[in-house]
Amino acid sequence: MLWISANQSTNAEDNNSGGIPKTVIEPTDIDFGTIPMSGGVVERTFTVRNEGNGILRVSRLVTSCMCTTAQLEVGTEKSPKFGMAGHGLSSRAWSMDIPEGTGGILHVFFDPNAHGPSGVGPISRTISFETNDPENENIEVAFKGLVVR
Ligand SMILES: [Cu+2]
Repeated sequence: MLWISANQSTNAEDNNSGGIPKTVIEPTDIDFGTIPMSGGVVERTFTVRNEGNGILRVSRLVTSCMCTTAQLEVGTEKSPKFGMAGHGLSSRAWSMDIPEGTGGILHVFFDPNAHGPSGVGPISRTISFETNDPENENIEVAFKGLVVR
């Protein structure tokens, strides 16, 4: 009986006591502007807020290309820097929680040198992740820019 009781309380916690998270992302796309190829990695940030009343669980953070990595920061915790699926660290076993009424920062890093001289010109990339927000299970944000020599 004790075991059952403990198990039930764990399940209640996983279900956020019935609360539902609500994801609010700002912005949803960013123009990086002109990016010098020799200028090193550039970083921009998106905010991910949870305006619902249940814990927001973020998982499966991936980018669309090997030149781009993404890292979620919540409070004092930072995720690894995840990249394109199949490149570098996999986020398959990873998740991070954003408590209700709080937010996190999604750091995005773009390496304008990653593709060499063939990478010069306009670029657009996406960063995507999954959530337990029933209205927003698959989220995608984007950025663009112009890589110059
Ligand atoms: Cu790339």
